[in-house]
Amino acid sequence: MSRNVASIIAGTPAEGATGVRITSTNPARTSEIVADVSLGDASTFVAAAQAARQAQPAWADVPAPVRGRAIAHIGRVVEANAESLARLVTREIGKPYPEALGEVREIVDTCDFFLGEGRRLYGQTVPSEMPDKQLFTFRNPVGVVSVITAGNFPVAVPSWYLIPALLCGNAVVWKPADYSPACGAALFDLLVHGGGLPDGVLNLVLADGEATFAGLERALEEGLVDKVGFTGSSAAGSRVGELTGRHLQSACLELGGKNPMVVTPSAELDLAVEAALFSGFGTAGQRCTSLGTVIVHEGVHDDFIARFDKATRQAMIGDPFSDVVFGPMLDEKFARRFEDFLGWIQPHHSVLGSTATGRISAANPRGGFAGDPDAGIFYHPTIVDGVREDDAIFLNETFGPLVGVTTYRDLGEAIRLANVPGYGLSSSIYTSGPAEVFAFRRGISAGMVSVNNSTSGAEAHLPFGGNGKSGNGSRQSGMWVLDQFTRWQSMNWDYSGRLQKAQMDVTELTPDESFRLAD
Ligand code: UN1
Repeated sequence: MSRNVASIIAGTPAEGATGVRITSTNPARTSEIVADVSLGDASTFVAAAQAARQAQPAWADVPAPVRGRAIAHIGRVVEANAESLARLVTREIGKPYPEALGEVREIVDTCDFFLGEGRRLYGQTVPSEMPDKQLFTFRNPVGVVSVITAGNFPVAVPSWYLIPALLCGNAVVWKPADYSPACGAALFDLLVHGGGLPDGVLNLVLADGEATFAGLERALEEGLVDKVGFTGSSAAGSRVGELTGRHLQSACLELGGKNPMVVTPSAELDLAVEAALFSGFGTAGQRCTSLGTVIVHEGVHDDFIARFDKATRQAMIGDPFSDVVFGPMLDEKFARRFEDFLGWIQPHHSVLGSTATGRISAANPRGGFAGDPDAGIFYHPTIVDGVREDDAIFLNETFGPLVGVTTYRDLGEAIRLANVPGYGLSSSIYTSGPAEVFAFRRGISAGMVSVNNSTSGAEAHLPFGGNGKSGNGSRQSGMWVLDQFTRWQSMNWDYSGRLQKAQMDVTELTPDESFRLAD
């Protein structure tokens, strides 16, 4: 069944703003249309920001515990619709169904966390340096939040922004990826219906990247947006950061990764291989937390690579509704880009992991494929062994089913190599040595460190985010994200009946600093 979807501003579908319609198709069966999309433009974005601006003060006046109840209801409604939302995720972006169910679970987890935050959202009472005066802190909503998200996690990652932003009393303009509009529209409906949200508190904009950027630029110029949350590529993130910086704002940026996994001589190799398979090739290598490069000790390299190659060759790929490690690319545009990344393979590399490289088809088959490869956008898993630190494959995110492998001699070298690409999202080490664990944790530039676990699989209540090319240090999830969607306000209240001047009218006690204990 295909759906009709359009932007929604102040509760009303904004059809036909541009007259442009596109279709969203199933990447596992590209002849199947998942949604007919009425595309908005820059003015759709601006109109959505105006609607949000109008709705926000009344939403901020709703007591936070009541907003928390709205989040609780959203969680229950998402839970009740889990299978149908997961099926839509699988149909629209090709994520295997069990993973899609996990993704929906992540929304519920996020709601479960923030429903209680409605009854906390603590400020502090702070002692003053003067008598008859009291100090306080309050968290205020920032105002209008504009959220622009990718489609590799088309519902979970958006919820990391939308749920806390709404809980904190902000109104939101959300622009999902242009290749996951049906998932966007479905999550929008669940939030609005589940939460009983008043019109304009959450608005949906379906537009392409350039129109969105132009709309955001105008909305910022008109003072309609107070905070931007962006998940996407490092290149686009730096444009968003530059634009928001011009308006003295700091965006919450969740960008790409070149996530390393260090495999030490004391690692349990089979565990490390299982993790490399899951984080290297799960979601066809298109998570921000996907494994980039395995940095394996030279003493265990041959053993590791033999096992990793075998496991990857044996992995089932194909129809995401059957039991597969991964399905198709998210969309044709990622396939085109992945072809460029495959072009970075050089003669000094050895290529392993499948019967061939490139697009899987009847003419370029893969042993162990479920379904019809010609019907969708499927790629061979590719292990590139022997990468060097100046290789493009080593230095750049290669969004797609490609894992590089290199070797190291001592842990210092492994940590240095892990940091060379300059990203800093996720990282992992397989070891049984606590000293190695802590040396790695201290030395690695990543915001997230896994020990004997893969680079993927972050839980929804720990800080999520990166450094360097992976982001500007902002963190999502758990209590840490509250600092993105609220601003601290401090208040001091002097009830002494006088003007008591800070730093000047402060009582001093008289210490005897020469005092020493008698021996
Ligand atoms: C992302 O890739 O943008 O840790 C998010 C994970 C998921 C979230 C990934 N829980 O892989």
